Amino acid sequence: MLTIYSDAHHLHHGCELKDGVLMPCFEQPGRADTILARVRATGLGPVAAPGEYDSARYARVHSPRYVRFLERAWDEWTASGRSHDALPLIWPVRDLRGDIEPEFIDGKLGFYAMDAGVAITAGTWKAVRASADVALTGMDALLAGERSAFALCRPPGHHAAAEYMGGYCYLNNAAIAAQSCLDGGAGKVALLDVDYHHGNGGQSIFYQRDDVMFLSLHGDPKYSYPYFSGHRDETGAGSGLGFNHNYPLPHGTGWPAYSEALNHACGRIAAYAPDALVVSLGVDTFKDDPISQFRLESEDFLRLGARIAELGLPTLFVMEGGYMVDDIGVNAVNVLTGFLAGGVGV
Ligand code: SP5
Ligand code: ZN
Repeated sequence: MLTIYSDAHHLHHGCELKDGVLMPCFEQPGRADTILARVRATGLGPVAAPGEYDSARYARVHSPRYVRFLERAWDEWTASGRSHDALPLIWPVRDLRGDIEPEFIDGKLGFYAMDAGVAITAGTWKAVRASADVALTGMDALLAGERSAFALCRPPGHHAAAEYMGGYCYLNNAAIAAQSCLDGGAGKVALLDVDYHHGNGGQSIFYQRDDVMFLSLHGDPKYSYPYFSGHRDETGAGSGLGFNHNYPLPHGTGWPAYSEALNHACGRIAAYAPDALVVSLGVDTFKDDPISQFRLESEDFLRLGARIAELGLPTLFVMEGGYMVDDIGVNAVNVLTGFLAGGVGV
C-alpha cells in the first residue's frame, strides 16, 4: 500500500490545557514519526511526498474566509505583540453574536474555534496545508486506479468543520479527500470514522447531503469529548436525512461490542454502494490511550482493517488521532496490514 507523508508536520507542535495547566499537546510530532518508522519497518509499501494544491481545493469544504483566517492567524497574533502559541479564549455560545466576524485576532480565534485544543504557532499553517495535501495526494492515487492508500496526515482533521477548528484539527483532511473524490468523477463516497472521538467535522460538512454517507463509531458524547455532537439521533437533514449514522459506545468498549457496531456500519456502507471509501483512522480506541476509554488490543486493529477490506471498495485511510505514541505505529499499521490481508484468517 502506498503511504503519503510530509516532514512538514514537524513545523506544528503546540500547547493545550491539561487539568487546568498549559502542557505540550498530546498531539505531537513523535506520533507521525513513529507511524512512518513502522510503515518502513514492515515494508508496507512505497512512501511518497505529497503534491502541492491550490487552497481553493480546501475551500470545497471550508469557507474561503476560514481558510484565509488560518493562513494569516499567526502573523496577526505576532503583529499584536504576542509570541507564545495563539489560543482562543472566548466563544460566541448561544445568544452571543456568531454572525459578525471580529476584526481583532483574539475575537477571530474564538469565532473560528470550537475549543482551546487548537494552538496556532509559527509553523502551523504550513503543516496544516501539507497535511491536507497528503490526503489530496492519497485520493489522487485512488482516482488513478490504486485499490488503497494511506494518507499519513498530521495534524489530524476530523473535528474541523466548514468554519471552525477544534480538537487538534484545522482543515478536515478526510472531508477534503472525500470531496475531491466526487470532484474527480465519483457519484457517492462513504466516510467511516473509527477515531475514538466523534467526527463532528465530517458530520457537519456533509449533514445535508446524500452524496457522502458519514458514519462514526466513538465514545458516547454523554461523557466523551466532543460532548456536544455524536448522539444516535443525529441522522442527517434535508436531502441528507438517513445518510448520517452515529454509533456512540460506552466506556470500556472492547472488540466484541466494537465489532458488532462496525459490522452494522459496514452493512450500511455496503447497502449505500459508494464508489469509494474514506476511513478516518484514529487508533485512540487502544486500551492504553492516555485520553480515551475503549479497550481495543493491538491485534484488534488487524481485525478492524480486515473487516473494512471485506467491503471491497477503493479505500483511502486518513490518519486522525491516537496518543499512546509507543504503540501508535503498530496499531495504525495493523489496520493497514489487516486490510491488505483481505479479511482472510482473522
Ligand atoms: C483528533 C483527536 O483525536 N482529537 C481529540 C481531541 C481531544 N481533546 C480533548 C481531550 C480531553 C481529554 N480528557 C481526558 C480525561 C481522561 N481522564
Ligand atoms: Zn480522537
